[in-house]
This record gives sequence, structure tokens and C-alpha cells, in this order.
Amino acid sequence: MSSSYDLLIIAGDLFNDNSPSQETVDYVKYHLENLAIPVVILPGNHDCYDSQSVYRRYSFPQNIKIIQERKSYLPFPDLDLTVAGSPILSPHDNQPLIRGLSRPTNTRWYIIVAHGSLQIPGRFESHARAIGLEEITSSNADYIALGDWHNFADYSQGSVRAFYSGAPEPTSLTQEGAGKVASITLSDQGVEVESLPIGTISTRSISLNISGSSARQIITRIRQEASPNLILKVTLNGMKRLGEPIDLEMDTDLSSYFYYLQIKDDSVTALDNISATDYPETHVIGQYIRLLQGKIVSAKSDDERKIAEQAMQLGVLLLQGKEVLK
Ligand SMILES: [Mn+2]
Repeated sequence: MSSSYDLLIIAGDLFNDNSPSQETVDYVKYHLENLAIPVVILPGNHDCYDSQSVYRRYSFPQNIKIIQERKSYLPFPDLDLTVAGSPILSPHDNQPLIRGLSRPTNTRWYIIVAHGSLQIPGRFESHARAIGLEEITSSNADYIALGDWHNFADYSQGSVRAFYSGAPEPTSLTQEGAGKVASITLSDQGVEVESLPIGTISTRSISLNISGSSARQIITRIRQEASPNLILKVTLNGMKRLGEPIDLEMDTDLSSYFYYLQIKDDSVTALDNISATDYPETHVIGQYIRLLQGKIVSAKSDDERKIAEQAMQLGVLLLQGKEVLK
């Protein structure tokens, strides 16, 4: 892939913190060096350029340029291109990221790299490292490579193209737009931006109605979704079987079938000892209990009795306003 590209820009948070293992740093160095093209790294808030920065403690290969000072301009004469940006210098650094940069006159292409959150009135406000939309509009850049948010997103303003490439892999369920890089083509036709999927991990949410199911059946059902590259969220609803607590921990390695498994239990526990005397006959719920009790007593088989018992449980829970039939 790298053979068809001239430059790689990493818009911050390449490392999750400033103390990655030697192994991780070696892995990153090896692969970036192997690209054999210039790589610009902007320190983000997770890997900020403070005194303990990973970028100070390790030396990086020649082709990697780390932005170390505010308002840096890195010229690439062969490409007739300049990359400008300000690194994050401490975890609470709140200095402007785009404002104050100006287009150099001696370059054809002008790219800004910035690591922060856009300020969009009514949607995202008063966030640290905020970037106003008007800063994009007035930047005079050909392209702004944004980092910090994990989903691929287009925030172009006016004639300035500005994108979050997003994270190369999702790290949580809310990151369905992650797993991409932004591929930029600069030509006489202008600036073309494409999202290229490179991620291997996907996210999915499912909900299971567990009414009448045993823990074993629920585990079997969840295991049908098994994939080592899947972030799965399972919401359980319905009614837990009487006298059978659902213990999904009985399968201790259920989560090992997934990249990440999250189970949210919204189910309702069956009622113990529903007694007609607790509910007056004049109330709908009292009428219902008496009707179902009659059916339980007169059931002609075990199956028929079980169905009537479950109907009584579900009906009472529903009449109490519980959501058991989602
Ligand atoms: Mn960040």
C-alpha cells in the first residue's frame, strides 16, 4: 500500500500513553521505517510531548518526523508541500491548535495536522483542546488532518477539506465508524479524500429475550455470535425463569470467544409467590391472578400448567409496568 503514497500523517495518540512497552515501540518503529516514506507524527493528548514523552525517551528512524514545537512547519520540497501543526505539550495543554498558523508562500500544498475536538454549538461544546469550525474555514489550508475522535468524519468547511481519519480499529461499541484511514490525493483537480477500510474488528449489538430460557441456552445463543474480531454487546430482556438464577459466569470463558463482550442484563426476575390476597378483586391485576390461578389448578397436563404459570408471571409483571416482552 505504501508504494503508492508519498507521505503518512499520524494526527496524534499513536500511543495510548507515554509508557508503552519497548516491544510496542519497536513494533511501531519497525513498521513505520519499512514504509520508506516520510511519516509525520503529531503528539496527541495520550502521547503528549512532555518531559516523559515516548518521543523523547526513544529515538525514531530517520523517515519519522515528530512535531515537537508549537506552530511547526515541516517542508517537503520534493512534494512541494508543507505540513504545519502544534503538538500537545502536556495532558492539560489547551493552546490553540489551528489558530495562529498561516499558509507559507513558498509551497504549493499546505496541510495542517491538529489533535482536538471540534466545537459545534448544540452538539459538542466546551471541550478541552477545542477547535472552532471557523478556525477550519479561515485556515487557508488545502487539507486538515484531524485526530482525537475515533470515527471517520468529514468536517470540511468552505474550501478547506478537513477530516478525522478515525482510529484504525474500534475500541468500543460506539465506534462503528472506526477502522479506516483517510487517503488524500492532491492534484490539479483539487483535493480528493477517500476513506479506506483497514480495520479487522467490527462492532455489533443484539438483544435477547430470555423468557423461558435456561442459563445454558442463553450461553449457547451468545456463543453462536462468536468471533475473535467482534466487539459484541448483548442486552438481555424478558423474564428470568422461576427459581433459576441466570449465571452466565458458569461459562467462564464466554468472553474469550470475542474481541470484547459486554452483557447488559435488563431482564426481570420472576415473582415469587404471587398471592391473590395481595391484589383486590376489583383491580385488573387481581382479576388476572384469579383467572390464571383457576387455569393452573385445572390444567390437564404438566405442560399446560407450566404455560399457565408463565402466563401469570408475565401478565403480572406487564400489569405492573415492567418491560418483559421487548
Ligand atoms: Mn486524543
